[in-house]
Amino acid sequence: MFPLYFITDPFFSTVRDNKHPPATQRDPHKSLLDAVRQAIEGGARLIQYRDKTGGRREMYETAKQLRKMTAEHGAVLIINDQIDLALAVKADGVHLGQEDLPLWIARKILGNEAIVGISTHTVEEAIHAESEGADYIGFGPIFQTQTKEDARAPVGLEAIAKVKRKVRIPIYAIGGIQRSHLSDLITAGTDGVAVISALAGDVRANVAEWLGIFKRFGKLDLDKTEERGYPTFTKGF
Ligand code: TZP
Ligand code: MG
Repeated sequence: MFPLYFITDPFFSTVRDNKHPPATQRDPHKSLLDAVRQAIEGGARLIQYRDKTGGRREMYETAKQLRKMTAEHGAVLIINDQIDLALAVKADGVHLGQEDLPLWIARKILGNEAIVGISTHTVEEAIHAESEGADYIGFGPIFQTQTKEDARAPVGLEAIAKVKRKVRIPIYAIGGIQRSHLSDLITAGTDGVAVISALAGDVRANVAEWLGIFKRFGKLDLDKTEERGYPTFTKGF
């Protein structure tokens, strides 16, 4: 599996007038597509299209372009929340929260080959997600995050080790993750990290730098990826 999960947010685009984060913190990219392009250039091969403020038609148009871009670079595209949008653009899968439609419905609509990830906050939720057939879990927020308005209380780094003992599917730590946390998170047993704001700015350079850290920890065989031109992990992610 690919250890760095790049997740988009409307703040990657200066075009839309976003409510958060404040304009001063917004990213200088012209569009969210630019940010994803840069992430891919930096080596990202696992992308989640997440946009909590966009209109459905606009999101469809963006998702179509993201599908094209990711496919051209052998990157995996996951759609946040919207199973029908994932189906419409032939994304690789969908990511669902605890309040979204149940996992079995995603399976019914997208099929067994689709990647279905579930957001979890507790060990119980993680075990449940695995038992229902999730391909991976997002676990967190580990730290305080500014990016998600309705984020739950941070669970802390220690929680990773506890979840790791209970589930076998890949765990992506999420929420407030900075580069400086990587070694501790990897040591605690996370399989990967899902990140939004800390990769903003020079997305290409940031992604490349983070991947270098994963490589140093033996968590990324970049050479193999380059050899195949595609990271062949479980179900292709
Ligand atoms: N789910 C839990 S925390 C979070 C999501 C989507 C936001 C993560 O964003 P950041 O900027 O990496 O803290
Ligand atoms: Mg959701």
